[in-house]
Amino acid sequence: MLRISRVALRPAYGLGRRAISQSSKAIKSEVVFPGSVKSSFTDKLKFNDPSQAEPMPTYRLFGVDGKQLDEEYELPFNQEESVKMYREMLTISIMDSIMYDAQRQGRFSFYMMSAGEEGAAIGSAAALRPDDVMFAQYREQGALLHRGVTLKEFMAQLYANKDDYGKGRNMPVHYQSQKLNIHPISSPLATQISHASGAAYALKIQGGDKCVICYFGEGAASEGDFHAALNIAATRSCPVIFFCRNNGYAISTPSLEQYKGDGIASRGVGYGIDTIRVDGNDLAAVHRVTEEARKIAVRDQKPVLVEAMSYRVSHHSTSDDSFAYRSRQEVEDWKKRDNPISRMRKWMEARNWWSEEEEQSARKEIKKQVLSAFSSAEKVEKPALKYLFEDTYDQLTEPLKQQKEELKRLLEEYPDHYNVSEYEGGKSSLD
Ligand SMILES: Cc1ncc(C[n+]2csc(CCOP(=O)(O)OP(=O)(O)O)c2C)c(N)n1
Ligand SMILES: [Mg+2]
Repeated sequence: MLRISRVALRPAYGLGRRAISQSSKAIKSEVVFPGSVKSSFTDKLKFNDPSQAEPMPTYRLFGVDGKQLDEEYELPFNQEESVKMYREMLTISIMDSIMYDAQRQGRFSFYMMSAGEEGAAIGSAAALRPDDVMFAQYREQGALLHRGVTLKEFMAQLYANKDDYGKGRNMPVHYQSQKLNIHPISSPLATQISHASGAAYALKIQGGDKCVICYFGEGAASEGDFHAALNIAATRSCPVIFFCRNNGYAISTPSLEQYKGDGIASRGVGYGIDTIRVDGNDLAAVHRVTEEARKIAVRDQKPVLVEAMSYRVSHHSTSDDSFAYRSRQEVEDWKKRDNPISRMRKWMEARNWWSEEEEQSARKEIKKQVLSAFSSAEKVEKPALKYLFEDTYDQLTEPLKQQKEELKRLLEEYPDHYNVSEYEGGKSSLD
């Protein structure tokens, strides 16, 4: 068989259309299809069978028993930094359990827990710089906490009080922080992924050394937006870290019913994106992987995909009872077997960086802080009623003006049906 190196025939990838058409002036003995990247010709008819391909391995630094696997490797963080991240995991886990119970008591409308995924969120956020731009899905409160969102800010959003940056217009858990470069969370799945590619393209045009991180679940990766976002980021070479949390479920749909291929990681490779799979229960491994991903994104100005494997220990949300579609035993087994908090605690204790006494006093102190933030937020007034109508248009449109007048009329006509005193400025904010 005649073997012709396509490298010799084709101009270097990236030279563009002009270079290709120039080379076509000279008649070559072999064709190079414009859409083929590196394919050579073969006379063997063979379909690629993905089930025969080697699955992408899952990188980890620490085993379930807390033992460091590569003993040569030196952790990039000291005792103080480790304790800080560990305490952040405890804070999220305690906040989640208190807010879950508070929602069940009817004190606010909705909550989402992140039990089992604290390590992936905090380990990744800790590897970034404060001015890297963050897009989250809704289960990454750990990343937000690490970036600097305070308990007061979490609570203001959950209670939709007047301190909420979204002015009480969104459902709980839709956090945002302009000052911390965190875009508002939005419920329609995967919309943040294409926004993230766009933001990364803007950063690229501006120049500089920032990147974007975009969190999403493996279920969100079934949306068309995921594919469009990865493809545009790859073809436009945008500095974005796509961080997929593969927690085994999209509400009641198990991951293995969402795809037939090698998880979400294989799709990154398909789009020509540098990709790695990591053990999401291993905070140190997630940190290392994200640090490397950041280097690639910023230095080479291109996207990276990280698939962090974990298990969603909690129900999907306060509107879900997951025991309708998975056994209690499955969840109990996961809780006992491994989770990011117990794994990190083991390796910290092995270094004498943490003890049972410190654990007890940290948990007590954090619980007090969360309860205090939560009861203060409950007492703060709600945002002014006028915000119902503002901020979509620069000036109120005629229909909006009419709706505002109508609301005022209803409040005056039925004062017993509406407790306007809990809103900043009461009825008068509509004047
Ligand atoms: C476009 C769209 N379709 C469906 C939903 C309903 N929905 C909310 S969360 C969710 C599951 C998402 O799963 P995954 O992305 O894996 O994230 P996880 O909840 O596991 O963290 C679904 C289907 C939605 N919010 N938006
Ligand atoms: Mg999921």
